[in-house]
Amino acid sequence: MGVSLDATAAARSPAVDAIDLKIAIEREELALAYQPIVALDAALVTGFEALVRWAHPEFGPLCASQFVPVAERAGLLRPLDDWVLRTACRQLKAWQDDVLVGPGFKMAVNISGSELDGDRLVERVRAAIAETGVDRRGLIIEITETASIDNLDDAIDSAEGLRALGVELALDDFGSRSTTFDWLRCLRFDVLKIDHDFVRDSTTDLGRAFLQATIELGDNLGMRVVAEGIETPHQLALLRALGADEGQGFLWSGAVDTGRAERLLSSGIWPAPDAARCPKLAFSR
Ligand SMILES: [Ca+2]
Repeated sequence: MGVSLDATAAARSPAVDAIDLKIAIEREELALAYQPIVALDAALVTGFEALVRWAHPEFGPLCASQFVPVAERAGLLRPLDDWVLRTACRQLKAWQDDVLVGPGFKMAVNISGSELDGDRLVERVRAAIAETGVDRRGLIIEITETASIDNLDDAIDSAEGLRALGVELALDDFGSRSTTFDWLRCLRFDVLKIDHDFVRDSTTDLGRAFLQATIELGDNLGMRVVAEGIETPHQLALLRALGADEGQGFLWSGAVDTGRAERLLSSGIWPAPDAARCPKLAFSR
């Protein structure tokens, strides 16, 4: 689930109770926050990544990395994923209906990689699309490479099934493990999301070389390359120069709640943190 910007919070995870989480999912006490994804050449917001949050009555606001491990151990990943998927689809549909976003605007939803070789993922995504009526061209399913896939043949079937539905597939957190070249060879991903550690390590010659090689790899495989965790104008300039397509990170914004996301979509202007060095962002229609 959307852990890429939640790493520091994960270090201070409270002792979340699985039963509380089950009740929170059933009572829909969770919420989604939305982090902009930006086209680097045009400074245009092309979509949001939906990140799940839990306003815990005792511990306060929790991000995904603080309770997803509990969900995993308690067998709650599937209901959690389904809630996130349906809620993100419903929100995107509302924004599509209000013409706040056009058909090219994307909503990226994190699905546990362990579900990719399950037998129901395609049906669950199809059901969410049918239930909400969302324009499926706006949907991206992100699969993190830190998850394990037990049966690659089943995962290939799921990936092809998702693509046949008309949704895009992203390989998330690329570079955080070393086992995914097989996935790249066998599964057809539309989007490659480079892990924030690669961006952070770009201050050294070796780090830049890895970043460049990864961007070229995605490019040569025909994927859109998205860099995670962009925090400085220098990182932005480097990623632009190396040919990354899109990025996300605190340089522009962390995840924002629904109300703020809507106000920004309505205004059509994104306030850049450093207007002198980082151009204002307009929202893609
Ligand atoms: Ca993600």
